[in-house]
Amino acid sequence: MGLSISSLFQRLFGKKAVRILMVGLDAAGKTTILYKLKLGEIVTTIPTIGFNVETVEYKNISFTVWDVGGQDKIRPLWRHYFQNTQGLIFVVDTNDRERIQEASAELHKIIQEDELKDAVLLVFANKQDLPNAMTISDVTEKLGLNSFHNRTWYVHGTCAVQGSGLYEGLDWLSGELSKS
Ligand code: G3D
Ligand code: MG
Repeated sequence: MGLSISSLFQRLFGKKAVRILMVGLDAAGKTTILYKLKLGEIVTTIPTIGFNVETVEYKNISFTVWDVGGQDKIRPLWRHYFQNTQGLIFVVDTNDRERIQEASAELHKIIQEDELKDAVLLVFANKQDLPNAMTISDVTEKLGLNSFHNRTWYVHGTCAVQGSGLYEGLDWLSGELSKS
């Protein structure tokens, strides 16, 4: 995983700043993904109570990660991190049927942010290793992805603990970002 990441992002090197935002409900698997990618040192900052931001820089590419859900009060603080975001990764726990509607609502809220209007969307349908996991088409439907018009999006199934599927999703993202 760590070895192939540089070749994956090769086509983005030398571009100006590339900012990728990764969000999802807590426990979706975001931190696991970040560690699995082995991009570099992960720095955690806490701009305000209940809002942890993890960042990792890899050459000109930066990843910023936080949990979404039930914090409308601090939502305005997010905007600070939206600037220049070309790629949005939404991580969803496909084993969490109870919170799939909440995940969907959060995705629909964040995607409406003006600063993210040109960002391409990659959905990691995570925890596909679990026996009761929702299928990709199930997740696509429950997240209402087909209602996103004028948005380039793609869903890929992953198992973050094993690292499977991450490369394929990021390869797609990198391909899309290199077009812009
Ligand atoms: P978050 O950063 O989005 O909040 P984490 O989520 O990365 O902290 O992951 C939450 C829990 O889910 C962790 O378990 C982690 O190991 C587990 N997890 C992440 N990805 C997968 C996956 O693909 N499959 C399975 N089965 N579990 C996964 P713990 O027990 O440490 O809380
Ligand atoms: Mg986390």
